[in-house]
Amino acid sequence: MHFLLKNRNFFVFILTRRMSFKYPEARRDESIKDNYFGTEVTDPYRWLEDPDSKETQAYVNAQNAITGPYLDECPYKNQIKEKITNLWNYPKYSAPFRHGQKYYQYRNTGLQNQSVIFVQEGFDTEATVFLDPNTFSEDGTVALSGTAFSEDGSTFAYGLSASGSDWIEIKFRDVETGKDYDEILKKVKYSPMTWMHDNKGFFYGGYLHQTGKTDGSETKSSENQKLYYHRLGTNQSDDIMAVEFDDHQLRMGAHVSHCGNYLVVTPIKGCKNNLLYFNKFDSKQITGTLKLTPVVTKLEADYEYLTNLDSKFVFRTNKSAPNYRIIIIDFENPSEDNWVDLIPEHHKDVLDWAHIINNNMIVVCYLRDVKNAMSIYDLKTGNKIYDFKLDVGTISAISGKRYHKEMFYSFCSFLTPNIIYKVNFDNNEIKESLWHETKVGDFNASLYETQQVFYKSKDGTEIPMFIVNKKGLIKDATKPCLLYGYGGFNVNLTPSFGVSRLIFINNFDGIFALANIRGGGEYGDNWHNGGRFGNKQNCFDDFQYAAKYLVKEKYTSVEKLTIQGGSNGGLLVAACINQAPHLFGAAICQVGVLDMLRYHKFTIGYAWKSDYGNSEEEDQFNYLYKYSPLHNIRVPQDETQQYPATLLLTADHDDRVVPLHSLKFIAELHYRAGRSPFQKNPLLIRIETKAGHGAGKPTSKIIEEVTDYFAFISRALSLKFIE
Ligand code: X98
Repeated sequence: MHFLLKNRNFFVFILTRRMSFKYPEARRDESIKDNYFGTEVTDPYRWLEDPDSKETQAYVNAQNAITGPYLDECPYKNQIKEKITNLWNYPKYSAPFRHGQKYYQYRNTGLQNQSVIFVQEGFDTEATVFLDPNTFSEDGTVALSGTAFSEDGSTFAYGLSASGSDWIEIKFRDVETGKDYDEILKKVKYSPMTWMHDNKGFFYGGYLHQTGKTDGSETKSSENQKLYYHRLGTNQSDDIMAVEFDDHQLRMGAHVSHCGNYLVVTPIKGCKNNLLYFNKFDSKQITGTLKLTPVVTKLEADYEYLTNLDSKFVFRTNKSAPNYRIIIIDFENPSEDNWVDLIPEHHKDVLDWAHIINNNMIVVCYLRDVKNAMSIYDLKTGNKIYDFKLDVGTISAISGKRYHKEMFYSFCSFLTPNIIYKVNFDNNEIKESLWHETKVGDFNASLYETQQVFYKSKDGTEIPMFIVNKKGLIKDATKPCLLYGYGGFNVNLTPSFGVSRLIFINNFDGIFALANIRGGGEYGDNWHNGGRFGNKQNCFDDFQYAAKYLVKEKYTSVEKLTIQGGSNGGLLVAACINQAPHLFGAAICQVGVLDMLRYHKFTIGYAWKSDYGNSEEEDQFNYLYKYSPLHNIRVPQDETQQYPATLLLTADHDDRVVPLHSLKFIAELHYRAGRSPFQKNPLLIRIETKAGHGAGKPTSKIIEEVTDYFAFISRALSLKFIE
């Protein structure tokens, strides 16, 4: 029986690997043209920008109707799903956090769609359920998104998002009774949540005047956010508009200061560089629009509020410090020449984040060659007090308030699931203890190894890359490899634990590689700037050179190499398969930004101009048009030029990167490459329903998705699944 099954699998592979596909036809309307500075650009699938038209919906259904069966016919699909489900099924605990006199913790028994918040009075008492998001929907598609306890811990404000959308509705729960208040704040997204210290009022960012659909399936540009003030126990219609700006693309950052006497407002237009204003409350009541005092009025650096000592405000900033520093701005005299360095910029390490604890201490986490290093400094003097001894990895969470004498932090790495440590500050002595170590089924970390290599990119820049594999690897170019990247928005990809990669390593005898390409923040602003605007091509070169390195060093071969990326990483993957299809066997392109000439028109797309630039400016149009995935799809002229086996993934409620990017791209890819006799590899798209960009996705949908893209890779590259 076993033998027969194996043979059947083999036969299916022979049939399917070289199969030509009949893809759904998409109507091509060549009459839709734009003129960019004298260059005419046709946009034949503009009609796919309407998510509600019958024609778009029919196209989506037709695509899913060919992708579903392809994935279902992968001979290993059930085994893959079973393995992932089993390995995922381990209890997960967050670092505990305290509000008022109570401790809270997120827990997941293993496969629960959403993690549950537990509460306990102290660690000697039994924890009980405080809030279980799984009760909000049958299928787990309603998720928590944004939470804030009032200062005294008596009320819990929580945002709920449905079907993966960025839109949230905010509710309020009385902590003692466990009952929700009647009011629900609607039309909220990209919102700060910060309480007045009277515990009765709350600031949030809303689009209360937005008309039309606001369920996350719409594409309308998200502009005109205002900061509102809500009084607990009243209707949203009575909320006070506290802050608005003439520039309707500014989104509100806002913090009630630690002392409770100020509102610190940090508006942002793009995804980098914010302004800085404050209001000193002249009474405990907010009755109307707040008068703001400007501190920073040019969008040229990041300012992140950390804490304050009376009028002396502490910020993490990259102003004149590409690796970031901590400064003090006196709001009584806020001009820049009066700013003081508390922790100056390090010449090499990036000051990644900082957290205030034990009244006068700052925990500072640095990024040193893509690994975290954490220390404690004195808030008053800026002197270092303590170094944590960390393995190679990432501090994934930290909890504890300024006036607490204890904190918790979580550490993880490629082979280390969350470890939680407790730190005590009694008598100003720092004592660390292991609080909780996560156990993952029969996973045995000692069977695997991680290394960091540095390879040269096209222009000679050294790029770091992590490589994870089973111990005893023989580099004979036979192993499948999954290469992952992002490369944008100052985002760092640091070591983290992921069940799906381990399945790839263990059950496909594979290698996982994570390339820290330019555009990220791994080496501060310089690294980010090296991969944005006109330098974006560096990201694609870095990724292609990662692939070349892995093949040259015989970790893998082109035929067994898959590239994967999501969001800005989806753009990366799509640009790379256009530019160098011969370097990859397969490509997984998740929720990608693929139409670089029109991305800024939809939802929050305008905010990404700070990385990509904008096709409405001539110089920027010129570089965007050169790499925009939708506009650079090639017709293979021989078999070596065919596209790798490609799977695009998107979802109907992705209102971050709207699905039209993936739909227009697949239509054009099918039109250009899909009809070529040389294109034998499959070019497919999977369009998920009741799902969004990724945050809050229920465990069941994550497992389905991972199963599907592994099924795709295994079928397309003829990889064997080893039990
Ligand atoms: C964004 O677009 C982030 C968007 N965003 C915000 C703010 N809050 C958010 C809360 C939830 C979800 C998204 C939010 O900007 C915000 C509000 C006020 C002040 C400051 C921030 N990002 C980019 C993204 O998603 C990269 C990282 C964050 N992209 C998708 C870039 C290209 C593809």
